Amino acid sequence: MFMMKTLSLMCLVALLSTCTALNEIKIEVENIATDESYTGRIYPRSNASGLRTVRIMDSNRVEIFLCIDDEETFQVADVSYSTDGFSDEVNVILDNHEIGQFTTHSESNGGLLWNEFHHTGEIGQEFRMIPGEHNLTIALDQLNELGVELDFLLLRFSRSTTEDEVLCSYHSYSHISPDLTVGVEP
Ligand SMILES: [Ca+2]
Repeated sequence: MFMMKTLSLMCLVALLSTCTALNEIKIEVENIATDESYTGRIYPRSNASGLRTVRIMDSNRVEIFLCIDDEETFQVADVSYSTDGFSDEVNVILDNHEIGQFTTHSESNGGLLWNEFHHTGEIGQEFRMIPGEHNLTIALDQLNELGVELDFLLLRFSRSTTEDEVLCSYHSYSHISPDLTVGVEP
């Protein structure tokens, strides 16, 4: 009897994990930084994924436009970032609603730490995303002229599996000019 119960519980757990398994899509922040608001904010970093990051200073933000055809479950699985200096509170906003926040490291080493990357892990919970366009924004909670650099985001979706499926095609993401706005590594 005990064996049966254990077995059925295991099946249930397996079933749940199958049902809730989401696909992870990696988005390099520099690849969506295509309009002029990103001028001078893209930094070359040898340890960064894709070798580049995007800095958020003061009221700067990073905005990702997601377009999905069918309703699906969505979650921010991870943000890779670097910083050198005081820690910041960083807000993650989906369609004008704050879904979570992360606090960056407070360490300083003369600018070298901009090339050391940290991971936030999951931010917020799973959301049901309705078909259409959605805006995912990352911004500092309080103005700070040093801020934080974002390397990449891992986003989870229940249906979509590729970056091309979830990024809105009418934004300029598909016309990326790699030499557009490269900042200088301090
Ligand atoms: Ca990157």
